[in-house]
Amino acid sequence: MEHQEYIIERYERAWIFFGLAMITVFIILVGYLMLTMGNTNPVGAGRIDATKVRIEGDFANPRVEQVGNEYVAYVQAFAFGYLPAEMRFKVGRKVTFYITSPDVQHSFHVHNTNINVQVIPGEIAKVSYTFTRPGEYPIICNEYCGIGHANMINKLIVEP
Ligand SMILES: [Cu+2]
Repeated sequence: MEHQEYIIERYERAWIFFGLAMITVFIILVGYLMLTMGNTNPVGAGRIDATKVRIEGDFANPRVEQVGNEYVAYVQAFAFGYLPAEMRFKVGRKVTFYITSPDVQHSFHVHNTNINVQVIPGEIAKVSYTFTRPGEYPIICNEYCGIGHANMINKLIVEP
């Protein structure tokens, strides 16, 4: 049997180098953005019994609470809407949303912001945000959740 030589073609080598360079650039970029731009990755804020969401605890009473200079919002994403039906915040103050679902998987995306979290029954999603411009912000469900999914919209209001 003859000795076989494996040669990496010049163009192939260039493409491998290009691929590795892109991965390196991407890792550095994402790392930089996370460290410097206050990346607001949603964090799991604990577990909850989905069958009791509507009956007891903070989510049975969906609301916006003012805590000092900040807000805390307890939000239910359900088939097919959001509670509280109306949320109002003053501009420039930090809002921390706690969101959960009493039924199936939903999402909580606030248009024109980077708030975009998955809402999983049995888990509490937490995300913080400071609205810098007053106005109406649509809330949209990005997770297909059944027949009424396309109409699962609400809005929140940021007052000047
Ligand atoms: Cu939904």
